[in-house]
Amino acid sequence: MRNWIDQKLRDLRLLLVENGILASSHDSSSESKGLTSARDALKAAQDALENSQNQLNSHKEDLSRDYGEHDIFRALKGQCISKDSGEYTYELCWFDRTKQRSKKGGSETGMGNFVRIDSITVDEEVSSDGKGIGSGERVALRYENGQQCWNGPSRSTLVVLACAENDEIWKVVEEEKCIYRMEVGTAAVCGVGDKENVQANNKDEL
Ligand code: MAN
Repeated sequence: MRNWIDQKLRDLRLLLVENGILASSHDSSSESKGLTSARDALKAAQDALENSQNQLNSHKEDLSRDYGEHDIFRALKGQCISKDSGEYTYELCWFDRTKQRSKKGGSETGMGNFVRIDSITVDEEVSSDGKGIGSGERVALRYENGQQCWNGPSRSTLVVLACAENDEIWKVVEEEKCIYRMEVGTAAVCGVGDKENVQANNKDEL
């Protein structure tokens, strides 16, 4: 009888070990299969949570950024356009950086990091090809704290925008040493600043 009970208890222990409920008695440092798989599941869930939290933070950061009225500039984020002018190739990366690189080679020079959207008044003749900022109020993007200028300020760029079918840098000038101005056409500003005209036209119709 006693042997029979002993045998039954041994069988039961084996069954519990096999089903991951009890740790094997052979190795005191090992843990039950159930505990190991629960630990693995916890680790996987923690990794997934951390991943989702990182994604959430980057979406939150993106939403808190200013992409202009009605978010008109959001579509441009992550894109860059460039233009050869004089001895440099200039590049504008929307909401990121402006830079120049000498055509003779060498490293690129940061001309400023995006800080904010602004509004400025301009008054310029537009050439016959229509590629110019014209006159009136224009949306401008300010890029500051670029690479330090030798014996001067850190480089900065004012990017003045005007309505155009294609995104294109029309002109780059270095207004003062290391202070640059880009005139850029983009469809993102078409209709912006025309509000008064639109309202006036509507009034005429009434
Ligand atoms: C580089 C360029 C120029 C700038 C000079 C100033 O050559 O960034 O645009 O005028 O440095 O030293």
